[in-house]
Amino acid sequence: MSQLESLKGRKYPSKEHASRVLGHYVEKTSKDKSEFAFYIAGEAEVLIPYCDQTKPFRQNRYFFYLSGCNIPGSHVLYYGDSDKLVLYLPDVDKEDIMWSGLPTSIDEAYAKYDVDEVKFGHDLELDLSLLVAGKVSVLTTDINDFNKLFSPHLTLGGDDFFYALDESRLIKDQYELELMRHAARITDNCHLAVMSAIPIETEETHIHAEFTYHALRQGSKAQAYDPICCSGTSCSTLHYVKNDQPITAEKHSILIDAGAEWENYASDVTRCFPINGDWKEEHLAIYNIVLRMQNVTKEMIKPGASWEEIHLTAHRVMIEEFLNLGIFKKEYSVQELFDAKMSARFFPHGLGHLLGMDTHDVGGNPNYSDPDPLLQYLRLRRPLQAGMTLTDEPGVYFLPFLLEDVLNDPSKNKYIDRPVLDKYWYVGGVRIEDDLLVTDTGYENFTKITNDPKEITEIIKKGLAKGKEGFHIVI
Ligand SMILES: [Mn+2]
Repeated sequence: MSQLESLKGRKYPSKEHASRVLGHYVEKTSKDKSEFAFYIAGEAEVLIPYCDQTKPFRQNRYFFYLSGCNIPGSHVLYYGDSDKLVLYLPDVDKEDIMWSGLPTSIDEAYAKYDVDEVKFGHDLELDLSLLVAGKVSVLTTDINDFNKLFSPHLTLGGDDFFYALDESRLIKDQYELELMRHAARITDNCHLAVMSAIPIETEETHIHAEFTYHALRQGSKAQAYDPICCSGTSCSTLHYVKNDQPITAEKHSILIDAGAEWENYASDVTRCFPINGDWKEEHLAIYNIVLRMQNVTKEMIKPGASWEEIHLTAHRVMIEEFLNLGIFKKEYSVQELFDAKMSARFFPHGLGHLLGMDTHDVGGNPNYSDPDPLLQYLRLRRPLQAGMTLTDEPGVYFLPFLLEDVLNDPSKNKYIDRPVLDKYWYVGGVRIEDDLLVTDTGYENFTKITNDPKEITEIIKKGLAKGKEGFHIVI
């Protein structure tokens, strides 16, 4: 796939990234920039044991951030003092050309990457040793299989180096945002394709296949994470990736959480729908609760806002609506139910997380040992800033395993009207997830695939009207 029209003539801004990391590092450590350099090894191809195939390649995100280079076996070195960024391409293996074709040349690399110098891997040892001889610490993230050869010259940068890298990655620049918008566009089309192809989706696997087929056709070779394609009560399993069950007549709800990747930048989107397009009363009621949780919380997004507060607001909305439905008994107030943390087992995950090169991106400062069950799994624990990209993904689930304790505990089950609750188990769960950018005044939503239940029905019915013959392959 060619470069995006909006980015034509521009390079991935790795030099700007490197100087941003330098700025954060100097600010954090008060060190003089003449005292250190940054070095990161990219991932290399790794053989599968006892086999001549390689493991799937996924570029090291810190390396990519400082180089924009996806070539396996490359290295990057940044001289803090002179602001010089050097990319080292892997040494040419002549025997491999027959199998893999010509590698990227030095000239091609100069034209493609935003670096000051391009060299080969065999130059690296000397460059590193000269730095060390000049009393410059060459900081790296860790010693691993791809850089251990050079470990005598390297110094672990520790928490301060990770801090500088992660703080830089936290705020996306315009180039990165264009990549993310494109990943989101691809993902929109894939979700639309899944909703439109019900006649040929009689297994969870078919939903998975439909999504990834359309991502690949649009040039996205990797998914940001394993697609979650579930039906019926399996919709209550948050990271369900078996995706192998038949979608039988008694199953009603579908949940698909999947996102394509573009140039190492992720999207992460969830949609839910009734398999035949007709919402059942309980399913629609839960869907509308989750939609309201998302709408209310989206409108709270702006610089300076507390994500924890926004997340807890989603819990309050859920409690209000559970009172309206009668799942929670009406004699209790929203505050009492909130204080009893009664929403925690129905909405057990965080409202959203940072999104970037990683699906759960760096810099969120989560605290998984937080004793508060409402906050334990919240992956973003810092005030919002313009330029952050994140998901807003409320959910409501009916997972027997998770609710067992609550239903057996008299201090908790007194709040629940059991016969009312029992009408909802078949729904499994509903999650609605969009990808957002925090702007100076609020937010921009990258996700355009509809979340309106009526529009979703229309899309599904249109697909159903085509019948199996409306699709190229009938199985
Ligand atoms: Mn997510």
